[in-house]
Amino acid sequence: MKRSTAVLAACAVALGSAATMLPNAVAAAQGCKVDYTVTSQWSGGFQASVKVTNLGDTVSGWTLAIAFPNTSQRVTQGWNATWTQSGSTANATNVDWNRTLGTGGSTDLGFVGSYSGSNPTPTSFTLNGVACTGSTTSASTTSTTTTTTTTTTPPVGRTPVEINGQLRVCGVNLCNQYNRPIQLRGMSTHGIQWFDKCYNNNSLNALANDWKSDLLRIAMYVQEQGYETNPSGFTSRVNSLVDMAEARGMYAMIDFHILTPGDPNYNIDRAKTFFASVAQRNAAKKNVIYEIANEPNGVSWAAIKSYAEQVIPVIRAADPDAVVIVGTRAWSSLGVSEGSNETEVINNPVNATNIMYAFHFYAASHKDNYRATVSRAASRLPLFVTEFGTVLATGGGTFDRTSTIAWLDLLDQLKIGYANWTYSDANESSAALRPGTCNGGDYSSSGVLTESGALLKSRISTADNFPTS
Ligand code: IDC
Repeated sequence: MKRSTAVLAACAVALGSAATMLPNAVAAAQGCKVDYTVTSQWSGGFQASVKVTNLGDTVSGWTLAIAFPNTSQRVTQGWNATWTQSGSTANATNVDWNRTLGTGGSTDLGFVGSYSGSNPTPTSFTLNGVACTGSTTSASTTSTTTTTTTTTTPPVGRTPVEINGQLRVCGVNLCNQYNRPIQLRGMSTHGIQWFDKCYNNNSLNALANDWKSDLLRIAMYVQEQGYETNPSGFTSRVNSLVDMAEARGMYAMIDFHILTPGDPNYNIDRAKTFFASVAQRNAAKKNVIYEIANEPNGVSWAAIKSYAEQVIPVIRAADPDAVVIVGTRAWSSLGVSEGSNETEVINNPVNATNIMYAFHFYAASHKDNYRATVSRAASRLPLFVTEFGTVLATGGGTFDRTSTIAWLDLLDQLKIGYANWTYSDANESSAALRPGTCNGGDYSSSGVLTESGALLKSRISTADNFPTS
């Protein structure tokens, strides 16, 4: 990606206006800085990230005004602030959780905008009416509407697993063997009871080599003709997919795909049997991550936590060092889809180490308030987006490019790993491959991709730049 950077002319207003001060009042120091980056741009639209840093005394309640050079530029959707626009000025007003900015404190905002003609960068930024000095703007010149993107090839022979090795949770991040935070980007299978034929040498070669996927999530449904109908058959199929991912240097996330019923405790005996077996069989491997409950729903966090605290020790007994991911309340929305939020987990975490919490979203259904939840929670909880869709929560409906890009930019910025639903040719808009693809041997040409698949491939195949020391 080619970036050009221009430093805006600084026109400082570092102190409040003397005319508005009472005779003996001491002026509050004011000042701010804005880092403005156009992260992607396509015909008629663009997305920008906006980092606001307060260089003055603490402010409690703020509005950032962004002056565009012309009125054709409009904010169509923003996050982490309340966005409005008047003429050529966009205004972002704090939301509750970022109301207070201490000295040196910063907050990250972003928006998707439209434009016609050219898309020049803003001419000024002001915070509560004071010009932000030292601000920088940078623009990406890469179009995101193209389905092929130039990618940097990682060093030859160095796969994600070779570079990163055994993973562990460090603070709120997933860290590699050098204890450095990394983001894994990859794809989820569809239910392997239905789409088994999509996972073969050709399709996994394409995923590893063309998509440069770091990760294969293996979605093993428990109900709906899944594991409960043939435990040994599904266990061995999961193991064979772990091996196929390992042979290609990809991480394998073993997803115990509970969905209906939503209480994971309904399946707890099956979970213990299954995880005891796969953890023992795969203990020596470095590429395995365990996801113990896809989407609990209609059940309290206390019940999920109790399930996790019984299943995790079973895994640890066989495979002590692997990362385990715990599903969260309300279809792994950290509770949001049932009217709760992340505080129930922060206040009552699972009693185990080396674990992360799952967050799922479907971009056409879950937008600003879900993104705000992730932005907030990411500094308190290790999160992994083990499943997300570019469409409605049904798995179908409109492909929402704008919301998906907003999500992926946020996850990239927060270094949160993700797996997209689905690497399959299901006849639904969430699928990456066109219907019928899995009947043939070609998984590589651009003609096999759906709109969703083309976007995901272009995002996942960019260079990882994993730290190597
Ligand atoms: C959906 C599939 C669909 C299938 C259905 C059956 O896309 O083909 O008929 O499951 O249960 C989830 C679930 C995931 C859903 C997906 C889309 O984890 O199993 O897959 N979704 O509805 N959570 C939110 C959305």
